Amino acid sequence: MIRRLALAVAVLFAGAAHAADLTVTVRDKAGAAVENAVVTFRPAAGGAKGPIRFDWPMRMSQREIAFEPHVLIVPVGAEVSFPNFDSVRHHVYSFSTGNRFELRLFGRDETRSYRFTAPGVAAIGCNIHDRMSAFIVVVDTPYAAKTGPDGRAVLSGAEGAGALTVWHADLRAPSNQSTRQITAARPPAGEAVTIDRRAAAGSRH
Ligand SMILES: [Cu+2]
Repeated sequence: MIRRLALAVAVLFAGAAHAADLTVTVRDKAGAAVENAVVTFRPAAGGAKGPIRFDWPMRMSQREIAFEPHVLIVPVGAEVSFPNFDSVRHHVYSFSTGNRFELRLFGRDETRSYRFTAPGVAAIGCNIHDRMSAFIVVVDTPYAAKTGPDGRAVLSGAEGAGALTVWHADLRAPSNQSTRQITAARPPAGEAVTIDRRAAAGSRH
């Protein structure tokens, strides 16, 4: 199914004491929330230094003849495990440029792993079960998240000017992604307060 996806960007802040969180909402042209879109942000000033880590497991399981999760974001260089929890065999592969691999997964509870060294999207399939499909999105920025059922993704700490990219398997665009330049502004350092002021004595207009 091909859907045209529109992109709505909302900037919200978790709290003035912390670095900004950039909340991105992805909807289709009918206004429906789009799940499993991958949102990445690349600051114009350069990314955070040091290794990129995400707080979800680097794991693509097979369970009940399906991949879980359907979309997995990993940092470039990550080793991803592919445990098989089914009693049948799977033969996991990707033919995607830069991330070609094949893993023969035999019996139940067996696992293999593969290290993803090229940024980009690896479409994952199974040679034995055609309907098994998943995507591993290999990123070189620490600001990456996928949208939930509400179409929202939160990029912790993303701020400033930069490029915001949204990828979705059904997004009708080259490489299934679209990029726009945004500025994720922090809250102003000075608080803006509005008060209901009584007219000062003697000041008549
Ligand atoms: Cu399979």
